Amino acid sequence: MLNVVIFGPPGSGKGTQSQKIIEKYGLTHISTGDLLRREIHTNTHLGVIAKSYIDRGELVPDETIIEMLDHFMDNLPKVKGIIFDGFPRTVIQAEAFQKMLKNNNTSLSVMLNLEVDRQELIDRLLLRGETSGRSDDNLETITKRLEVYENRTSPVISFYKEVKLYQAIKGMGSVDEIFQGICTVLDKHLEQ
Ligand code: B4P
Repeated sequence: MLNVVIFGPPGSGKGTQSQKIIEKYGLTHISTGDLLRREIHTNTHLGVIAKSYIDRGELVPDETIIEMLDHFMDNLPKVKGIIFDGFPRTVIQAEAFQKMLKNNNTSLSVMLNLEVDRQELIDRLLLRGETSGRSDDNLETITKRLEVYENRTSPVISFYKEVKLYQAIKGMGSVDEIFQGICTVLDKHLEQ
């Protein structure tokens, strides 16, 4: 199985590149952000909790996210591979994820880290905010999300460097140029 984590700060293009990876490599997509937005949209108990965190630019609590992922993995049919988009976002999530994969007799192939300058992230998210209707795409929440990323999410990079699954990807440039960099890495994994 080709199991990939796509990682990066808010607005780095995780969702955008995931769509291209799914098309080319036929992977199954799991986006914790999309799952949470779906819960919000249908006004479930989880959605109500998640909204209160997302609107403030905070991370949804680890236990909630891990439970959601566990449920997804338990109900998964046989697939070619999975792209994990927006998960893990804390070291606690990364540790739980390793156990989850082991329990499902599989492992992670690679973690791709999209590297993008701070100003570019802000510009992209503000632009998305003009049409997305997302309550977290405004300057105040974006600034908070970037701060939370630095403090709580970026330590996940060291975690994956230690287990030798880390791969930096240039996340600046056109969507297709960035995707080329990703393909070079994934094709190497498929050859192995
Ligand atoms: P997510 O939905 O994961 O979203 P994101 O970080 O905002 O965006 P992404 O990196 O996917 O950017 P995109 O491709 O859309 O998270 C939302 C919230 O959910 C979090 O803040 C958190 O509260 C909660 N959450 C999710 N997962 C969680 C977890 N595991 N634990 C706890 N809480 C969790 O790109 C952004 C924009 O840039 C788009 O408009 C796109 O068109 C544009 N773009 C992309 N690539 C471009 C390029 N190369 N050039 C120019 N523009 C580009």
